[in-house]
Amino acid sequence: MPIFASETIKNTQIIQYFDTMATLNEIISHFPEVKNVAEVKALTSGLINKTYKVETAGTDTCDYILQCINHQVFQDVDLLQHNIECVTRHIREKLEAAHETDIRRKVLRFIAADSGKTYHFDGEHYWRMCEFIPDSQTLDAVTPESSYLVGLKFGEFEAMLADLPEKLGETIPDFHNMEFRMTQLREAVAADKAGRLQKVRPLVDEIEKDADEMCQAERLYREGKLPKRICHCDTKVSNMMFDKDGKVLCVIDLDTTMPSFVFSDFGDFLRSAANTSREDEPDLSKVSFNMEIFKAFAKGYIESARSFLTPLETEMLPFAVKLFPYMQTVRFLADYINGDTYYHIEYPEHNYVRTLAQYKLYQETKKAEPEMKAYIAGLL
Ligand code: GN1
Ligand code: MG
Repeated sequence: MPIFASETIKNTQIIQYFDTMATLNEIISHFPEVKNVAEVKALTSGLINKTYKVETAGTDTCDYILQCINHQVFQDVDLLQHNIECVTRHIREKLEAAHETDIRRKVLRFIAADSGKTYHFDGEHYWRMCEFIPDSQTLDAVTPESSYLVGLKFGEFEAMLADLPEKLGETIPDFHNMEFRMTQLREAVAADKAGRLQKVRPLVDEIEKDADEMCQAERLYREGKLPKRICHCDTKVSNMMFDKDGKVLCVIDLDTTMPSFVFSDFGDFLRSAANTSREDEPDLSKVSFNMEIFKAFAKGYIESARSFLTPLETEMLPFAVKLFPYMQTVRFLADYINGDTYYHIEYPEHNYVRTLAQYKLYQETKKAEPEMKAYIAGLL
């Protein structure tokens, strides 16, 4: 079972699982806390960060996760680890203050390297280690029950970070900035590097019609009407750890935890979880929006996030649900027009198929908007 989400970014494929035990042992030796290593296992087929599980001998010592950070995606490793350290420290302090038990399963703990930082640089790659969360699992499918729990937990995650004293940076600059994503699409269209524009021109024109509406968050931010908060920005069910009884333990994969609109966490979760089909489903009749998953997630999220959400943020949550399939359409289409340089593709038209599937989902979310609005109004 994957512990960290599998990733689909093409420019990270250069990282392969070819490290020898000698190399790994050398890396691990730079983390003084780790002793008596019994076995190291490659954990996932994930393409962003290379991930290993480090098992120690004996039952009284914990196991660890060792990761080689993808430096091409996360170019500022100091900033990346600064964000993660601040976030995990703050959450741990809150859990301690609330006299929670079993805290080591409720927040990730990254351990110090002999450099004094939470990573080791071997001259070429950046490595980090955190404690492995024992007796945990991730869920493969989202049900209304788990959707509610995940909503509750992501809302709580943001609520806990609402008073974070440190300033966090953007680990991927402009990651969920819709204006920036439109600029990327327009640049791709202008360059037409792969000669694919003619085929997608009608779709580009369709997308452009909604661009103003979909870029409203950035405008509201500039007008001082919409805040940025610390968000997870990769809210999928596989980034949530559950215990063996299906109770939520903790949020993982903190690499994109950074300032963003709350729409990121709300909208991106539903983009994947409430889609009745796959992100790259070729049969568009299968792509629709699951209102039950939406309702359960919204209920959980608002329950724990209402302490800090402004009326405008709450009112705009249905907008967030439309925004993320729209943004993903724009990102896949830009990559298709550019000749597939970012996302890993499995067949030549893969990014085009993904584009159409996300655009269909976007249209479904538009249809669902009145019902989403009415449901949220009923929760307040
Ligand atoms: C990437 O690799 P994965 O699935 O965690 C992308 C997300 C996209 C997603 C679409 C760093 O995430 O923003 O929504 O693909 N992550 C990055 O499948 O670009
Ligand atoms: Mg990820």
